[in-house]
Amino acid sequence: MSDNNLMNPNSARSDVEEIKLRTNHLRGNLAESLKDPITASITEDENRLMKFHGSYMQDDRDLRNERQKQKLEPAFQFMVRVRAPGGVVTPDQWLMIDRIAQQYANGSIRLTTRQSFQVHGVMKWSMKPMIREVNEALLTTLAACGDVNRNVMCGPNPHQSELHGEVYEWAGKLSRHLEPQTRAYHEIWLDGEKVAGTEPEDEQEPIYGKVYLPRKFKIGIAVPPSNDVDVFSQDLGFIAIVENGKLAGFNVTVGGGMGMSHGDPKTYPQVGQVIGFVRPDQVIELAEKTVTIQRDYGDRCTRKHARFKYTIDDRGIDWFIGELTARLGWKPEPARPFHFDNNGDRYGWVKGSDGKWHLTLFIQNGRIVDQDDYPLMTGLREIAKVHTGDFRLTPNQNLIIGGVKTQQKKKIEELAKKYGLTEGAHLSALRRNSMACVALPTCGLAMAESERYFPTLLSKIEPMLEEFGLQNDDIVIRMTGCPNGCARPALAEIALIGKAVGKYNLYLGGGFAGDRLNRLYKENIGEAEILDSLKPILAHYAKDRQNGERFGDFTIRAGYVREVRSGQDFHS
Ligand code: SRM
Ligand code: SF4
Repeated sequence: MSDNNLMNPNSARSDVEEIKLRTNHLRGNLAESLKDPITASITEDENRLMKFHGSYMQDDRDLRNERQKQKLEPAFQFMVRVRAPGGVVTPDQWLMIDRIAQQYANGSIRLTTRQSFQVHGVMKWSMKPMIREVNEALLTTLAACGDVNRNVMCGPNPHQSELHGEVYEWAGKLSRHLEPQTRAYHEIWLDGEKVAGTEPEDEQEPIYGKVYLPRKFKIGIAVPPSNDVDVFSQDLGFIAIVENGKLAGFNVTVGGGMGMSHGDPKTYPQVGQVIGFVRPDQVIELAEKTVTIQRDYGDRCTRKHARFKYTIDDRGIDWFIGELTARLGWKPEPARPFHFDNNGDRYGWVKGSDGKWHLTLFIQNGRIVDQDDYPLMTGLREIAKVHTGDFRLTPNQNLIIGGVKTQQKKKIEELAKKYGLTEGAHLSALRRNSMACVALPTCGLAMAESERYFPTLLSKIEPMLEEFGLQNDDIVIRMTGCPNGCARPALAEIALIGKAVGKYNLYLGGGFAGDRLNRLYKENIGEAEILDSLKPILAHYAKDRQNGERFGDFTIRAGYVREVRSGQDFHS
């Protein structure tokens, strides 16, 4: 570990590293700042800390210019992320989220691409009572953001529910094992007792240490044949291997990630590599050691280069396996065969192996809000009041009403019908396979619209699909408002990544099962050019595709883009 940044006090650490170091395990002055009645904001240092507590300070970007003209401070507000491993919550927890969204936030709920909840527009002074309510309902915002392990994803695949149940337990165990141990969260939000400040610091955080990780860290577990969690996008991924009907263990993937910066070829999205197989009882140890390798070797100087994918790409996969084996004292077995069919959701009613029913609803871009002609939020609230099973957030921003007993199915069906909740059967398959990130007006990093614009753009692509007879063909399309990649666009068959207001880069050629990156096809184009670019390719695909050929594969075979085999080849 001679050259690791953590151990080398002379390396120029990024400012965030300094903040983590001086704020005593995520405490800083957050508690005092939250009480300050003078401003709705907190300082930049505290905002950095706030992330570990599951929240970001934002301002309403729709109001920014107007407020500037009026010489007012930005309309500061907070986004709060509530996590649950695998996105599984009880009806009571659903009702709590619904309540806080109305009472403290802007009246809508966002289901995220990592199976968490987000609410936006929370005022500083509401943060404490709100986070208390979240915790009273046995959910948490701790580590929903920040340089730690984030929400552990897990395929909520209802047609394999027995196995899902077992895999889900591992998601929970991983999540608990890698949770920060600091008492700061309890002190600040739940009025827990203050620490005397004398504990040896590493005792407080046995895995993370005093400066936590160099950057966020993400884990997801896929249950083949569904790759709904986009396992190759995760820093650390597990692929469930079933043998003789039983969970034999997991293949392990390392080094995936989606983020990049426009114009900076040193940054790129990457797909994780499969490094071997472990038994279920080895999963936690492997995850912990992997996290500690990133802790010790990840780049603490340049945050853009601090993700685990760069640690691995810079040093090589063999180095990583060697380091992992040394820390474990054993080596993962050779990877076992697996096969993914897709990375999407399966909609509608499905009967699970335990005889219970699961209804997957299409939730456009994960946004739950009441509209005049579509009272989605009310409908789900009414379902939560009578439902005795669970709610499962899918990795594609959709929602499963899970574990419905046969006697209750009719009631749920009636409520879904009454409130117009839909499995999306009347929608194009393209829309059913679409995802868009939040972007404007809340995301401070957005360069272009995403969630608010994507449905309109899809409505303009859909007539082409009808013209070419493709309306029922599953094609994965994703949009983000910037290249950070929150809707995992680099894995989509068609992706639009925001460059400036109204302008996007168009990417083609991702793998239908989330197993191949796409490549830039056109740069900085507006709506008219997006439509003009896609139309001939869709027509060509409808006419010349081979039997069963997926759109992403076709765009490569037909020569629209070259195949990308590794993120290091993404920009070439
Ligand atoms: Fe993300 C930052 C929203 C999943 C990569 N992401 C942000 C912030 C917090 C903006 C910020 O830093 O100021 C966004 C808040 C917007 C808002 O107003 O709500 C934001 N990310 C989201 C969500 C809500 C998108 C969504 O529409 O669902 C997802 C919440 C996940 C969760 O519940 O934990 C979300 N973000 C992702 C994913 C997908 C995933 O994790 O599977 C990625 C790509 C995978 C990866 O991490 O490589 C992702 N978000 C980023 C990045 C780029 C990280 C990088 O490696 O460079 C940033 C920027 C950063 O960290 O500096 C970012
Ligand atoms: Fe914001 Fe960019 Fe993430 Fe979209 S991809 S939510 S614009 S950071």
